Amino acid sequence: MANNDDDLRPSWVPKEKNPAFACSVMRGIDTAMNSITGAKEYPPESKLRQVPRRKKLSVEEFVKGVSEGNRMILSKAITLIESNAPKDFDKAQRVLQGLLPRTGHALRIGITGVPGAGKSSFIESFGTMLCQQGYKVAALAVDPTSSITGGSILGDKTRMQNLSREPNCFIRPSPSKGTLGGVARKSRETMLLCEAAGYDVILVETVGVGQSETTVRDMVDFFMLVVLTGAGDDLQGIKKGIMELADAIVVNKADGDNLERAKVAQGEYERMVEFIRPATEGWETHAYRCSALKKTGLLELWAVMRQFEKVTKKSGVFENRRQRQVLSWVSNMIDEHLHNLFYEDPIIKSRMPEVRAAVLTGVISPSQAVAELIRSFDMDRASAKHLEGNPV
Ligand SMILES: Nc1nc2c(ncn2[C@@H]2O[C@H](COP(=O)(O)OP(=O)(O)OP(=O)(O)O)[C@@H](O)[C@H]2O)c(=O)[nH]1
Ligand SMILES: [Mg+2]
Repeated sequence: MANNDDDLRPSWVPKEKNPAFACSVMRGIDTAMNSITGAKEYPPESKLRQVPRRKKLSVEEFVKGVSEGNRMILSKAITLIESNAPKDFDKAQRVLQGLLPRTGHALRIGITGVPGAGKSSFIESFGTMLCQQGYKVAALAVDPTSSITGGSILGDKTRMQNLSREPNCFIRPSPSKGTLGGVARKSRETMLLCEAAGYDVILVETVGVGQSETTVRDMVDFFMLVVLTGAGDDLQGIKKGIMELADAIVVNKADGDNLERAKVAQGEYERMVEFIRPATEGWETHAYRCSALKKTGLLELWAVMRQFEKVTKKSGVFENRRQRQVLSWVSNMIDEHLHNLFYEDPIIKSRMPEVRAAVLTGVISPSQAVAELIRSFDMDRASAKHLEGNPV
């Protein structure tokens, strides 16, 4: 070997070790290509593949793992549901199909409110309390804006530190890609997976903007609106419509200096709900107060929710609502599918700018424009079908 080393030594490197030289030449590693001789000294193929490949779970493995409450497999199943790849959609649906008989047993609670009202803090304290009572709690979020801001996911992970440490808890941030319709589908299916995994209470946080409240109202049993003090001033931008969706209005941050103001606000909301149509037949919406920070008022709210469940299950309203929700889920998905089919159609895509311009310049009326586009769409579908049936 000594000879060999000598051969490889550049002529300007002294033979003996010499402190005047700041660097010395090292032998190359045996497994790489020898840059001087050009010899390829790769390790054998078998050794290159030693990094374990991530095993893909089968539908049966997913179903079994989720049913057994395996949190890692549950997470993977949710990732599958959230995937936008068409090949994953089919597999995800088969997993869901296998788990469907195990779903439906949890109490589904939606939580809405203006940004900063304390929804995540409430879920953290309330969820931790329930876990400590022995319930299995899943905390999910429906936030179609998170794909734009990306902020609330990070925020929630840090705000829910206690809850995330509970072994009985499962936290999943909002699926971050897609339209509200897409996010809603994924969230509903995630909720079903959590139920199949044995979670007793599902807490769903939604941002108090746009259509997301109605979407979440449509997937939960009990819907709670978190508000802050100062109700009388400007209603904090809360629309009357949202109050009409709520089964409870909760004034949060009823602590410290704010406690007295919270009591006043509670009274004001209590008077307001008298004039509002109740969200659930046979249930009176009331105003409550709590402090997510000091963990007060949480037990009382849990009692309200249990009472709600008892009353509505007895009257059949609970089951009726769930049935309506499933049916409206089906029609929402049909709507979304047709919408995509239409707007993604190549003919529609190419004709749209010219038709829009024609409407704007008054050449054709909006109704004519619609009729025209639908006719093009129909013809395009028909010719596609014709080609499918008669391949050339
Ligand atoms: N004093 C007090 N502060 C609270 C309470 N609950 C939440 N906060 C604070 O209010 C701020 C907002 O709380 P979050 O729980 O993030 O509110 P959120 O409604 O989830 O906010 P978004 O997700 O951004 O819409 C945080 O700084 C909390 O520490 C409470 O009961 N008392
Ligand atoms: Mg939040």
